Amino acid sequence: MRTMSLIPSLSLLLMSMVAASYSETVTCEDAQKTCPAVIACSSPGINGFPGKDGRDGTKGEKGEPGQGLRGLQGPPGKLGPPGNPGPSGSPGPKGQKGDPGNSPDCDSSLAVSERKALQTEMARIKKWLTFSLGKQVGNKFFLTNGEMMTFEKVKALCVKFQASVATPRNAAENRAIQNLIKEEAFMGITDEKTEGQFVDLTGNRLTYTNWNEGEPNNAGSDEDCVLLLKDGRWNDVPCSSSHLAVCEFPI
Ligand SMILES: [Ca+2]
Ligand SMILES: [Ca+2]
Repeated sequence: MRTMSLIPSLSLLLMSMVAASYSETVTCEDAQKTCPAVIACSSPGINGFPGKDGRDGTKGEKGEPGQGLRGLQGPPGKLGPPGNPGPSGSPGPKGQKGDPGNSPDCDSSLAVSERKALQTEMARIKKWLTFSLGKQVGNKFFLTNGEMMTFEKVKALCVKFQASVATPRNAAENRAIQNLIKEEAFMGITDEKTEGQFVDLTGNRLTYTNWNEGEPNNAGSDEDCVLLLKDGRWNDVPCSSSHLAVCEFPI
């Protein structure tokens, strides 16, 4: 029963295949009759590779600017590091001379009158001092405070008053000091550095001396300072002894 049912199905399948084949043959032959070109009556071929790119075309015209809003300018960037200093420029031309100043404090006539008044006052004071205490010879002014002290203290006292220990350079100065003092006074002369070689306090050799007879004798091997005696003669004595202080002031 089952075999009998398959037979009509196979027959139908064979009939349909023959019919399909016949249909294709008729269609191709009909095409050959109607088209002047030769058409192969076979199965279609596989597509080939794409052909080469063609040459570039001519450049087109510039297009119109695009439409749309332009963006806003952004904020300025950070400050960059300072650059190296440049070379110095050439000096500029000399400027014109300025106008004279007009300050009343700089009035030259006033300064001159004040200076004259001061000079007059100074001269009056010097005369008073000379009359009461000091002696002036040439450009020197000898003064004493009347005190007795060691040579080191005399030096310090005179320096304190911007002066130096009295040092007679000639007979006139020696006499001025002699007339000033009532006691024996130290002079700015020593042989502390080299025994027997007396020099002034700047280290210069003496060009004037007025030694007493038998002096300098360096008595006790300890006499390196010099006294002006009441009669104007000189004697070397110990620097540690105390005698009158006399200073000389430049005029
Ligand atoms: Ca001596
Ligand atoms: Ca002596």
